[in-house]
Amino acid sequence: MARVVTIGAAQLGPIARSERRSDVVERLVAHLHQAHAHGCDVVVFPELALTTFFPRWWMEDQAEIDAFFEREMPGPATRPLFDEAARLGLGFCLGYAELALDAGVIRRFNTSILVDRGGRIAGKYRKVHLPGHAGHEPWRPFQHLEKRYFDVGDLGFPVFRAFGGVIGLCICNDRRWPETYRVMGLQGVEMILLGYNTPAHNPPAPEHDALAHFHNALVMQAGAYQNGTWVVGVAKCGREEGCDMIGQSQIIAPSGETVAMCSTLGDELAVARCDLDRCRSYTSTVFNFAIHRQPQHYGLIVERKGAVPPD
Ligand code: ING
Repeated sequence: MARVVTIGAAQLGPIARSERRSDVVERLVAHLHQAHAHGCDVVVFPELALTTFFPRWWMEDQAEIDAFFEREMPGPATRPLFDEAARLGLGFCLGYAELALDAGVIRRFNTSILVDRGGRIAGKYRKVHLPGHAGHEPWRPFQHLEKRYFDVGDLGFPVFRAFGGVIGLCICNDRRWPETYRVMGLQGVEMILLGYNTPAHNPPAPEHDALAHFHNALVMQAGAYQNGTWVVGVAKCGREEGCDMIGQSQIIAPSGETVAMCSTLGDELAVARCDLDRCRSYTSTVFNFAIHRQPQHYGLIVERKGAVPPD
């Protein structure tokens, strides 16, 4: 019996700094309607899907910074999204900037949530790999200040039972690190949902720019194949506040093949029927961790916690 989950990769074009939350939510709801018309079960939105990618600017006023964060989820602006998804019987994955009060201490995270068909939050993830820099670097044509505005995620890489399978979450830069996929692969993940905001130009390494789309596909296809899992990567893209960001949102099978992809730099839905039972073709053969993986023989350096001591 196939366990098919029909996925809608809901790519977003640019979100202007001035765009109101309510206007953005209208765009997300439009995606829900299109996804429902295509028979989708789950809709995947990008990283920081409610606002422009604000880490591109150096800001010092905390109130100005915190205006990009959500204090509650759902809150007044996002409740219409939760309500419409539940009305349509759709689950969704949403990336947003989370301001959390943790034992009286304010924490700020780049967060993603998994919401079930009833509108309940079934899983939460907070971004671990925060790229870029923490200080103002005026030499750059645009900043990338995730290390300034977000705390490192404190939830690890959990997986969640939802939509008839085992679902994992990660965010943007996480997709470039093989550990991200393997930690979830070791937990039996069958589908990883992720959003990204990826500038086409990386100021510290401009020689990589021509390979931006290749690297985007490479890391997600490899992560899928090497862990026998589906991977759904969804972009916020296009020229957003003068910064070009890559698109090519895509749905990738456990074989590593891209089975659906967006081809514009705007709001676009890519749809695929994903049979979770296809994972076993890889996890019970070439990537059967139990009989083929040999961590005890990798040497301490791989298993040791923390940095390797200097000679
Ligand atoms: N963005 C980028 C990403 O990892 C980046 C940062 C761009 C890293 C280009 C390396 C090269 O896709 C986010 N938001 O993580």
